[in-house]
Amino acid sequence: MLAAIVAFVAMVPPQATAAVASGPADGPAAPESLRCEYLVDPLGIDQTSPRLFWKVVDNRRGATQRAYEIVVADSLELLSQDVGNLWDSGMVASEDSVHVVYAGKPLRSRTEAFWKVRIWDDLGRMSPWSRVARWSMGLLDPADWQAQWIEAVEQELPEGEQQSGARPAAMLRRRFYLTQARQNLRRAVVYVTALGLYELWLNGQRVADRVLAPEWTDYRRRIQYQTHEVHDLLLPGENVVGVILGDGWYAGRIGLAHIVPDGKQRGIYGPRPRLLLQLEIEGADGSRQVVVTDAEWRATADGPIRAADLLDGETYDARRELPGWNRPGFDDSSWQPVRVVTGPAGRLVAQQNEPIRVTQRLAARKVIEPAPGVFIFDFGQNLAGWCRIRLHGPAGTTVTLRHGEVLNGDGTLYTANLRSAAQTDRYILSGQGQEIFEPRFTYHGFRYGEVTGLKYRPELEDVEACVVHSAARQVGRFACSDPLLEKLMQNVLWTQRANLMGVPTDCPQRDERLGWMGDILVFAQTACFNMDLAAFFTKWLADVRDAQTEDGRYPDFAPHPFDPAARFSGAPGWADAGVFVPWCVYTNYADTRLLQEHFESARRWVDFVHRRNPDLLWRADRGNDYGDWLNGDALELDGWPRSGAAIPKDVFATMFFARSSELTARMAGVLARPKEARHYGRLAGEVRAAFEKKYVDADGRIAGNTQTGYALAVHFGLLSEPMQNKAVEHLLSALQAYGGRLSTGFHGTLPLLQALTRAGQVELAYRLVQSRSIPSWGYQIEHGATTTWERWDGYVEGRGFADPRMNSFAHYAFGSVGEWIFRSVIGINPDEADPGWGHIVIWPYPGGGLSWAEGQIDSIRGLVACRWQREAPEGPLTVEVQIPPGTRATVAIPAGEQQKVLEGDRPAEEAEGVRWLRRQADRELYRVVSGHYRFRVVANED
Ligand code: RAM
Repeated sequence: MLAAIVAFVAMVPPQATAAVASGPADGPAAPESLRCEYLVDPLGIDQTSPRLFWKVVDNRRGATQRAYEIVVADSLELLSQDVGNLWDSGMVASEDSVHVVYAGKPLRSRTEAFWKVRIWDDLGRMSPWSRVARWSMGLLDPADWQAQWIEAVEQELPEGEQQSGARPAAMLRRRFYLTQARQNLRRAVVYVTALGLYELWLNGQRVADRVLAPEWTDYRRRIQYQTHEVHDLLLPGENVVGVILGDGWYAGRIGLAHIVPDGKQRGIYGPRPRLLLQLEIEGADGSRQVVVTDAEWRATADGPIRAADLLDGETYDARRELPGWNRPGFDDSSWQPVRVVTGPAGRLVAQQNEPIRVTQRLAARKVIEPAPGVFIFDFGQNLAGWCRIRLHGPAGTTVTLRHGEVLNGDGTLYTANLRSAAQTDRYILSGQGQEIFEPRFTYHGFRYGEVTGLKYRPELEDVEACVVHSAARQVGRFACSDPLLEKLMQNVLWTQRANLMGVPTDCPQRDERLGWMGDILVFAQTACFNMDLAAFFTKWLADVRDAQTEDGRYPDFAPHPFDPAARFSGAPGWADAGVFVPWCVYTNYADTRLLQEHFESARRWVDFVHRRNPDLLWRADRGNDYGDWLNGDALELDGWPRSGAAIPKDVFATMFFARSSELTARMAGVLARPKEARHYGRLAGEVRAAFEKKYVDADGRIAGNTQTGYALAVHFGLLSEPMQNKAVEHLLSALQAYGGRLSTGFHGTLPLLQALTRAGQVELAYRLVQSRSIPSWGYQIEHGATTTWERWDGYVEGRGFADPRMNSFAHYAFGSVGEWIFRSVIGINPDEADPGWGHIVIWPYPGGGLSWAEGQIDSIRGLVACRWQREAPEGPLTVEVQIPPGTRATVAIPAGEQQKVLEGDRPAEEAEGVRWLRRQADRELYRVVSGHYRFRVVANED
């Protein structure tokens, strides 16, 4: 037991542990984790009423902030004297520590803001000031941009190279002289973006560690720029800004372009990359020097990157490196002048989410040589990113790196499922001793990296895998006594990482990699349990709105480069993500501003469906209509039925119509728009009634009689009470019909687990989640999965891989099981009625043969954790919970009539901070205030 508690505490991050161990002696600790617009010390934001966040650290039961004071100054000096020349909120009586809106002087372009906060607790004690945090404003007015868009003048390429999409990455440089003494500098800030991808250098140093900037948006509507402080990189005298431009999403290939009729294969947004950059140097004396993209820049396409494409890979000829190109003193007389071009239509906006970065580097576990000279490095983990390779050899030798998720039976690399994405990097050696290569304008989905062309046998350490994704913070942790479940959660998390590239993508490997809406609809909550995605989703929901059609249809994926009015829009369960995902974000982060921004868009979607389907059954205008994608009918297994699993598509669609109407009504409720709340609430009720009338028979059988049909109906709450119970009965028989196995696809799987759990069938849910027979997650794991597969039968023993035309091994849709694990195994649930973890429902389901399970989420309000332990199936149960300051929880402890519940050593209802609420569904329900609790369920006579 002791070991278990130690383990529990070990899961708590250091800052919280300190609070547990010591507790503030004579006052609350200083607030921590200060953030602005969800980010730590963001630069160049364009939100003029930014929201501030902090965390109260206090483990006392009932610890609550009662007041705060925020001071914001435009210089550190003023702030250190407690002078808030931008804003001094004064002491504000409030429990809010999230979404506190800045209310000081108007924020202008370039304003620097330094801030700190202190709080008063429930005992009236004042904390010390927090550490100083900061943000800065970007360029708020288009007129602030003096820079002009520039591009390198196109150079003739041999026909063949053009055909293969090969385009050398242009290198651009601009020399300037610092007009003032270095010691007189106050600040130097660069605002930069590209159409395409940019890598920025100043005087030979990389500026920032982000990659694949400025990331993907619909550049015709929104172009993200980034802001970097470069003061330390400036030199006296001559300085040089250097930029390498890659094609990226703007000018390179994009998934599915090849199936769009008459579509372009490359250059979907524009033919060649462009750059926009503005470097502003300020002296302490107020002097200003501005260096911008203009006709003075020079460019060459004769550098080492001979071709780079996100899908196909990068070709790097080290013989063509131009040493010193990004430093002063380089002779660029052979470079050409650039072309100044008129700007594109898209608005410039500050990037508001975490950048894409290399977040980890994985060592190879082993190298195999399936054929002479073919070396395959196994990183033991499927991931998205690229390889970094150390190598040597004669000049001109081409070394080829191919990437794949799995191997063929003979140990060779399997690449058929990549379709037309080559995922191949080529490095041509300079021959100068040891060389290191890492591509920058591509990424690959892979576990294995195959190296050919070396004249020697490489060492294991010669290649490492760089893990690349939007660097949102991981907030969720999970552990339990069943290694299969632990592995499953690891696989889910890795699949999430592999598919966060500024956009939540379906897959990272084949020629697709799109922000498919249905996939994230089912996965969003799992994703928010694993990572803090508030900023990420805020960005992506703008992509979703950008891709909404005039008539209100949401796209099937966002960004949508292929004209959503003509194709790939409006599919039930996909387009609906435009309603489901913002609601999920609201539930987790209490972001009413996002709802405010999004509401009109959401209602336009529901109005579209309604307008086209006035009889309230969604039968018309369902776009591509994927239904419960990859359900049991898609399985190719001996003896497995080829029909009967797929829910009829009109039934499926009508369910989503009802649910989206319902969620839109709830949004209206939150936004205090009673008229709309009533309208969409009524509509939801009418769709439900129409649904029941048309698709549910007197016996509660739902048309199609599928697992997914019952699961969704129960989970969405579409049925009247008597029908609900019958639906559960039918769901059980529908499982029986499949020998107790799942026949659900993307949309039915999680709802099925949730419906079973709610209906008192949690052991059955556990059985499905822990199963090792196909179709199951356990089957994938037993067959080597390190990420979740697109298809239940992605690989089948004896049969082999599924059809390579659609068989990704890193799709997160079925990873939505992670939500069930957090909600039901651990029992951690945010409450949408008091969002942002204001009220937490702790409702664990010990079961599945587990002796213990624990999990935590570092929520925006602080750490939420739960751990339960039971030595024997009927033995005493312990449940430990951690509730962050200023929040409250309902804790539901399973206890039989013959048992009693203790907290610490006292009857739970008498414990400090605990109030008994009621008995419900074989549980004792308690309301607790913040703090750490240890409940024990023992026999009455103990
Ligand atoms: C596939 C995608 C995605 C799915 C759509 C319908 O091609 O990979 O997962 O949402 O089709």
